Amino acid sequence: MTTQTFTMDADWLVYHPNPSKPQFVLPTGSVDAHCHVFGPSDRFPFAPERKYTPCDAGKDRLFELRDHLGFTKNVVVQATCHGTDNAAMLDVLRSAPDRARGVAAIEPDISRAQLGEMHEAGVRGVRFNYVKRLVDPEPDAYYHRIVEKIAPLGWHVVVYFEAADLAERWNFFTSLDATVVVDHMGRPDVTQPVNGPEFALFLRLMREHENFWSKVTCPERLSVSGPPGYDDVVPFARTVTEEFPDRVLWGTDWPHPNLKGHMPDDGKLVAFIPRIATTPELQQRLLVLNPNRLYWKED
Ligand code: 0GY
Repeated sequence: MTTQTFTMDADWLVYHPNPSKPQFVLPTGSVDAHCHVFGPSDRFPFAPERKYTPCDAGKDRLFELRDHLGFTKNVVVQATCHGTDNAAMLDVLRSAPDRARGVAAIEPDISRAQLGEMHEAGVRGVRFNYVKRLVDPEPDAYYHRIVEKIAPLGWHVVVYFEAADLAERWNFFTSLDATVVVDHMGRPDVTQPVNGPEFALFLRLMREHENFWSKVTCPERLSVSGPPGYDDVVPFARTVTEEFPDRVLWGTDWPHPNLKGHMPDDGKLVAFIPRIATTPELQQRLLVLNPNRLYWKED
């Protein structure tokens, strides 16, 4: 790694230096639909308002990982350490035309011209983040203004929240007249039963609102039992994948911000996929058809 312009947090865990080759061979055309870049910070400084300072993790490493794991394309989600300055993410998209799409973090007063440039580069969605250790959430009116702004472009909304906050956000989320993608299944507490009341609320959201999708991602983040199998996450991710096969996405979450216990081997994370999408048909939808429908629909 090159010298960093910013000093990463003392307890920061750096991404795995040499992930294994996955035992599971990804279907042709698979998309890593949730990953990030951090900097490199000499070129793309981190935002002053950030709540964590990561290691540098730039596009070259991301593209190497894509090829090593066997993915064809990436969806790069703006990380909160870059605030609403989307330059690093846009640079990835412009460096891999047709093979990368993006999800931006924007402010309501962004100009139509700026939005048009982002669309041209490959942005297809915005992210609203409600996880308080990452951002200070804004009032609903702020996000409604953004939704109005992006409507003409046909973009979708990605929401990231803690399971305990879903009830409070319910009315706002269900008022959105757009496709809404929930990060990491709404972060269930996997020590609770999969058929218990907390996860039931999330399943109800998906059942009653067909505009909602879910990323069945982040076993390494949600698991309490931990690696190598992340066994406690399997029932949650498998339930969602089997009940909503046309509205699920999968991604690595590389470079895995804010993990504290361990850093996963990305090759082993890919091995998790056939445990939640257990047939070739489900795998094809999760990894190829669904992300292409959402992010490359004009192709
Ligand atoms: C994730 C999760 C996290 C961080 C971010 O944008 C971010 O900073 O998304 C987290 O710390 O839970 O999806 O990558």
